Formats: sequence, C-alpha cells, structure tokens
Amino acid sequence: MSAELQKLATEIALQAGELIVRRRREGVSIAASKSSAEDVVTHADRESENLIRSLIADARPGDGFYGEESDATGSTTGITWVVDPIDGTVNYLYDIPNYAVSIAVIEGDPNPHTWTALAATVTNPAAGETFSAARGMGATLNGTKIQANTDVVLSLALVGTGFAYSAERRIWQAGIVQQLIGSVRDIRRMGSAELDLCSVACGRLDAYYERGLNPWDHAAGVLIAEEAGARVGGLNGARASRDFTLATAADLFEPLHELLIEAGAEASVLG
Ligand code: LIP
Repeated sequence: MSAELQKLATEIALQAGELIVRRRREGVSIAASKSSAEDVVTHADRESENLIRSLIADARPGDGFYGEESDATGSTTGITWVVDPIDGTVNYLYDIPNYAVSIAVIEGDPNPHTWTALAATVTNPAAGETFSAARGMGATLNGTKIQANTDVVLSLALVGTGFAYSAERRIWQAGIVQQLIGSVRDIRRMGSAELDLCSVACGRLDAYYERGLNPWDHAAGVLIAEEAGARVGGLNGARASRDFTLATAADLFEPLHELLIEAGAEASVLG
C-alpha cells in the first residue's frame, strides 16, 4: 500500500509542479496576505492546491485532505493527504528557484504528534528534482537512493533554519542563531522547510531546525529524512511538530539538541 500511495503522490506532485512553473513564467500575482503582510498566498498556491485536491478525490474518494490553502476534509478510509501546494512561497514570488510541491500521506488524525506517515513526495520543479519515500522502503532523489550524512562533529556542521512571518518571532529566532553560529560550521537559510528537510536527507545539510512550522511544512520532508537515515524529532523527546522540528545526521542530534537548549530554544515566549 505505501508504495502505491508513494507512486500516486509523485504523479500528482509532478502535475502540480508543471502548473506552478507555467504560472511562474506567466507572472505571479498575490491573492491575499494571511497571518501578516509578509505571509502571502499567490493565485498559483490556490490553483495548485485545487488541482492536487481534485486529483486525489478522483483517485481515492473517501481519503481525507489537510492542506495549507483550503478547509480540511475528514477521512472515511483512515488515510489523509497533508499538502503544501507551494512550500517556499516567498521564494516563488521572487523567482528564487527553491520552492516545492509537498505531499505526505498519513494514517490516523492529521496531528504530527500521533500520525503515521506512509508515503511522501517533495518536488522542486524549478530544479527538476523530486524527493520521495515510502515507510520502510528508503528515500530517493529522482529515483536514486539517498543517505543522510554520518560522523558529523558539531563544530563542522552545516545547519539550515528558517524564520517566521511574525517580526517578533523572527527577532527571537535570530537570537537563537546568534548563540549557535559560533559553535557550528555555518548557517543556511534557503526558504523552504520541506526542501531543507530533503537537503538533510541527501547530505546537502548536516542538520535543519525550525520552530513554528505548520504540519504541511514538515510532514513529507520528515518521512524522507527518516527513511534516508537522519534522526528527526522535537525537543526533549517529542516528535517533530509546530513546537519544534529538528532533523540531523544521526550522531549529531544529541549535541545539537543540547546546544539549542542552552541557546533557549525551549522558551515559551512565543507559545
Ligand atoms: C515557509 C517554510 C519556511 C518558513 C516560513 C514558511 P510557506 O512555508 O517553508 O521554512 O521559514 O516561515 O513557513 O509559507 O512557504 O509554505
């Protein structure tokens, strides 16, 4: 079943990828702003989600849908699709070729603390790259098996992270980076959580962390990173979620977790 869901998720993601690249060429227009003026949704985000939603409904009526740009639909099959129609929307708006269509298929409630991810695809159409995984079957990039890095020492770790759409939260997040940056190789801010997680999966990053992600920003990338041998979680033994998402080369998790705690990453100021 997971392999079939992976195949379907990939077919659908590639179709949505073609659509958003076409719209990119035609010119991108903002449809609205959401949680802040910086948090925009483009018409292409909505078109991509509508396309993905209708293709899933045709292929698997009864499955649930949980996407960034539309209301959720409950499941009668126990399966739900967690979708980000364009992850890295600001990159997309500025034509920075680092954005993705992200689709995860989970079993259970659409809650990162409890769900079981079965299959996932993240496609970056501008780069012609498609990351994919099925539970227990490993992860691939354009069909070739990928592995996360190993034997990474903290002081030489290349670490990715991201910043929120709220100025207050960005200032807090910058404070954490300030405390980390002298203890690791360097920091990368590439603008798409899903592609950052896939970068850990294929060894382009040794680690990635972010606080405040929505389920659709990490659902697919977490499975892909885990299936590539990375260690993924939240803080203090929790699962990856909005509270915190940390993905690393397996032996790097504990030392980076400790450094994040010392840097104040648990602070409840932001809720
Ligand atoms: C984005 C994430 C990114 C994060 C942004 C935003 P979006 O998702 O991919 O890592 O820093 O604040 O959440 O809004 O492009 O789907």
